[in-house]
Amino acid sequence: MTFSTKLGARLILVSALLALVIGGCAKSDSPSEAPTVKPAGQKPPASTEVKIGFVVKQPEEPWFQNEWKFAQQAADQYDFELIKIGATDGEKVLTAIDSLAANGAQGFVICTPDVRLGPGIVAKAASHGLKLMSVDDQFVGSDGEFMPDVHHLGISASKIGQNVGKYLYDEMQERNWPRDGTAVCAVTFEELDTAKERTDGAIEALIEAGFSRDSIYTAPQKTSDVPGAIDAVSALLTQHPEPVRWLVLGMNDNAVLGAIRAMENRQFDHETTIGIGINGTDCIVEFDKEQPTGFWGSILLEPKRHGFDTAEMMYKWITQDVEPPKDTRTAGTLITRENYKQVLQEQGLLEAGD
Ligand code: FCA
Repeated sequence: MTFSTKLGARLILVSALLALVIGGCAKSDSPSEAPTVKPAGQKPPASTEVKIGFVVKQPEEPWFQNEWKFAQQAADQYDFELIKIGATDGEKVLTAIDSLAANGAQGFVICTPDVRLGPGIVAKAASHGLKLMSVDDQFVGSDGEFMPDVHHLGISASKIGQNVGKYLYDEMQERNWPRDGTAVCAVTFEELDTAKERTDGAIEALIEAGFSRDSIYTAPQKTSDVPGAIDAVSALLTQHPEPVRWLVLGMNDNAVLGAIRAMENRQFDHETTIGIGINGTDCIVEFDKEQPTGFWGSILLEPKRHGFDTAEMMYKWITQDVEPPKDTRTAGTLITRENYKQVLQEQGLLEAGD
């Protein structure tokens, strides 16, 4: 029975048994309970025939594994099949879309390895009649502008970046670090807009708080992973051996983790570095370490909304023709060694007792 068929059935139940079933009807989903009512218009696929792809650019990263985990929860709840695909480059993305179509999928959610593949992905999806929505990284068209017609769910990148800058400054004040001898290491990845918005936001907030621009150094990553950040920051530290304390920021946890590792190679530690990442997922190993490291905190994003909600939106779009909002933005919360277990538990990211 389809979701909308169930809905129709429930309406009939409600009118017939109004007083009795008002509370219980929301749970009435046993097919034998109610007569079948055909939905108006084109017949949507039965939920068991629904197949939805979830394509991610860096499948080995905890952030994306969390998105998959939550998308799977949506699949279990709505009884559709989730097809998870890791696509690390453009060619793999196009092959993934072909294989989704060949497997009978009706749509997919994607975090593309390169936002400039946007027009190609849109064309490929359209050629197979697949519904499409982007998550995390918003597509960019050939004119260099975002593609606002592609439904998207991403983070409020500038705002979250500004919070990173603010929290870094607060923690520096808390420790009474002198301005002299303290510098900022910003690990940047400018080719990705959501990354640039985050690091720009953090730098802006530090400058607003009174940090001088000439003690802010950028370390551009060639690849947006831990090794890419280690290389970038090692080069920066060779060029600038003068600072004795560092505030560290980057587009995500991995950027900051790489920076902290590079700093440890130069004998900086948790007393001389304050690093704040973004994601709140890839950094857990760091907080779990017995001894504190320079990785001080992270902005925990909402992987459940990125995974569950996007998959749910796609499901409702396919089965009930409910179009997702064009642009959804999510927020974040600061976590540190002190509060991470509690916050992660509250958000269903950690089982109690772990
Ligand atoms: C980008 C980053 C991920 C995560 C996501 C919300 O895709 O690469 O680490 O921060 O945005």
